[in-house]
Amino acid sequence: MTARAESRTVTLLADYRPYPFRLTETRLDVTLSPDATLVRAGIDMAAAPGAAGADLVLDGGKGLDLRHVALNGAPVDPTHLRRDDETLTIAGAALPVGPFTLETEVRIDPAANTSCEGLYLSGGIFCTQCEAEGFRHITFYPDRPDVMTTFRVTMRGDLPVLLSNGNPIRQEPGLAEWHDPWPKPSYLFALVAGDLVAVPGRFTTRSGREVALNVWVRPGDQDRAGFALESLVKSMEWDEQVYGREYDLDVFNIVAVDDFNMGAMENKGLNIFNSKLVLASPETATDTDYERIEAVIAHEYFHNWTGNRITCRDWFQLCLKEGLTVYRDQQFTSDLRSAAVKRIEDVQTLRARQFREDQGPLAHPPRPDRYEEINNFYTATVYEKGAEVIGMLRLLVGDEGYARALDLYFDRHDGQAATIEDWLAVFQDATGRDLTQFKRWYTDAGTPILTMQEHWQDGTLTLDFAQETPPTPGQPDKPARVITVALGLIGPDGAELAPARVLEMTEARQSFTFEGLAARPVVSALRGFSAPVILRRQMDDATRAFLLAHDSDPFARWEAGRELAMAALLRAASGAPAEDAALIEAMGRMLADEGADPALRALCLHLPGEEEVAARLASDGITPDPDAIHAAREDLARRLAQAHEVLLAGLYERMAVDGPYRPDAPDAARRSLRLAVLGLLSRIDGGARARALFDAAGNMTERMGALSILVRLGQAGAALRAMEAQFAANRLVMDKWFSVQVMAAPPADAARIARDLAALPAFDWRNPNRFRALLGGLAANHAGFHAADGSGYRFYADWLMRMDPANPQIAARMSTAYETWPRYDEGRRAQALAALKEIAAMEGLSRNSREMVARMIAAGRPQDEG
Ligand code: B3K
Ligand code: ZN
Repeated sequence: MTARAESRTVTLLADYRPYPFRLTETRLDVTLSPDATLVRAGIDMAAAPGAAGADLVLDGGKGLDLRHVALNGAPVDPTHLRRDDETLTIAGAALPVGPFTLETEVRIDPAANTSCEGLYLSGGIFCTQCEAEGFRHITFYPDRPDVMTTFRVTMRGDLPVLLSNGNPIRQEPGLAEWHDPWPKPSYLFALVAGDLVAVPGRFTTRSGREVALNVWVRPGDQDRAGFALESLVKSMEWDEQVYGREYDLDVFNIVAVDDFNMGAMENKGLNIFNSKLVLASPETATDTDYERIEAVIAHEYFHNWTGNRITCRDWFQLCLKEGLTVYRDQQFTSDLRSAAVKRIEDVQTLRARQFREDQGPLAHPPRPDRYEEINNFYTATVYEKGAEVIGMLRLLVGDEGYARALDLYFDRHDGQAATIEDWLAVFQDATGRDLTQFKRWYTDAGTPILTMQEHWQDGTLTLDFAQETPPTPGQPDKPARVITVALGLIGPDGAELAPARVLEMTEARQSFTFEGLAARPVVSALRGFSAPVILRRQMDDATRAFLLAHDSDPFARWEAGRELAMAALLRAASGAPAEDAALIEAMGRMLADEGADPALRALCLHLPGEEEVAARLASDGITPDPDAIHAAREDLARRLAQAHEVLLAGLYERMAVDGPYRPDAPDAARRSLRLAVLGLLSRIDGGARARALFDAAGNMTERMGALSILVRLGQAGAALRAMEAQFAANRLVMDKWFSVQVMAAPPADAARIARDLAALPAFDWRNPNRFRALLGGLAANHAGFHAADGSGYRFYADWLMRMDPANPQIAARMSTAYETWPRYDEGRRAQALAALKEIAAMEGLSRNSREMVARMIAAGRPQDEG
């Protein structure tokens, strides 16, 4: 067993204790050099009341070459110092009485740091990533979110641009000084230095503060940063208008770097972004890229209040800032674009990622109570389910109640490190509502299954609901939760029979009656996806088609169409005779419905994905066969195309967008419908339209749409060569080039294609985006990753093991591709388990990957354990 494995510890929420010292100011003096950066830290602090005499324990591991430690200017006697793999301890006996200053000096090696955590180099640019626990790789510090101080940072180095948090105090060649007046925890610290150019802007806050905005990019990338800057301005305006939140510094800097583990990071006043979420031009970015850039710029900006001004007491409270900030960025996108489309997209993501997580071995509550490696908990559950829970809260207390609660939250907790209890308390105090039962959404894992049965008699409709949440790891029993069920009743003529309302279910079984109805209504349940549950109800195709045609709630319309398609796919995947008449007819109406938003029509045309079908089968107790699902879906798409060839061909022509490219919602909607139509037509036109579109398209949206179809048809050779010749020097486009070839490949070829691509010199695997493009492309090819011969599993495992020593966060996160392994047949289970066990047995495996694979292996049924 390695030293790392021995030092692995479980952190428990129940063990939380306040830090025994109070810190007031942190001064950093950083002399930058690629392989020998010097970090001098001065921290003003004092023992907390009642903690006099306590040892001073600072986080910081072996990568810190400690040169000097002093207290109030006097070097500390080495006998008072103790180091282990993760901490430095100064004996309480050596500490001065009253306030004191601790000074340390360490040397670190950013050039050798491949983990994209702490201080590292990306394409020659110095940058940092400190959340969650990266600051301890820069200097010794109480690296926990409830320890907050102001920061003064001096940067030295012969580099054109030197940036840190807060306001600039002094800038001269080779030196910069920054001061951040807002106390913050270490995870929000950042510095960036190197050859960068700014795309500048300005913003005047509503109280008159002039803010200088800059989007910093590498020289040559300026012409692709304009959209990010516009998105920032929109975000700043929106947060003032909707939440009354103003920006609080003189500058706001955004920097784009090429090597980044996630999307972006909300460091105070200095957001650092993955370049793919900043850089966009019509020739290089798709409509989806533009929409994500706008949303992530907003998300990081919104963190300035929900995350930075009010932060988390400990990392168990992560969803306090992430769930709320996701909720806010979702609202922002709905306000700027189409609320209906945004809601459907968000539900799709939630189901694809969070429901999947909740139903497998990695299930955990939005607020977990234990972890080994906190970076493994930046999950769909913490983020997306965290946001859904807030949506339910809002339904319960109403829009005004929500606004009052949020005002109280900002008033009461500004400058603090808060908890989920604090959050719920502001809702209780602002609205008088008891949220004791509601809190289970935060503490209990798993997706509730809500069953609805209808009874109709003499003008009275009774709805019987039952809720049940299957067991999740460590939580066998699940008490009933509050479930908000938004409901409408639709008459036979399509008119709403009663005002829409929200039922509040609080018991395991509960009935609601509706009296005095003239005719039996069709029930539209869970409108707007009012709770993150799985709704089970008996419904025939005719009723689904009725809802698709008449429901006034756009989400419910889409959902009805989805269910219609899902029913057809489930029948086909289980070998039952095709029975698509209702689906084909409903699709025909959708194609002809010129009054509907093209984006909604596009969403309705997309058949449920193969992974989604597999999940549905598994939750019905049927072992999914990936190859049969793939074949069934291909077949259904072809039948739809044959049935509607004329309508589709006409729509394809009509949806062409004229004029210069604009990434706005109306144009993007037309392109999305056009591409959905093209996807169907390609099943019967031999790929002719896709080839023509690839050659003619002036924007990346249509080019990628066409290319993905050509890859599926095995006709992409020339297109791929053309794209490579044109964009070899553009990393972001080449990421797409790698990804599409694997993701859209015929499943039987996916692992082989991935292997061939991985052998190319351009497969710079240490770059997280490139690695994700290829490996994530394979994981997204459902039948390819889960190939019966195990080729997908093995190829994937080999690369995780290669990545783990270089970048444990990426390896651990990507390992979730295996999380669904228990649902498949015995042969696949054995292959997947063998791959997981091989990873688990790897010498020196990181704590990150160790925790993930152990949790996934633990899901094995007894007969799988060998
Ligand atoms: N707060 C960061 C995520 C940090 C992830 C650390 N492994 C980005 C965000 O959610 O805005
Ligand atoms: Zn966030």
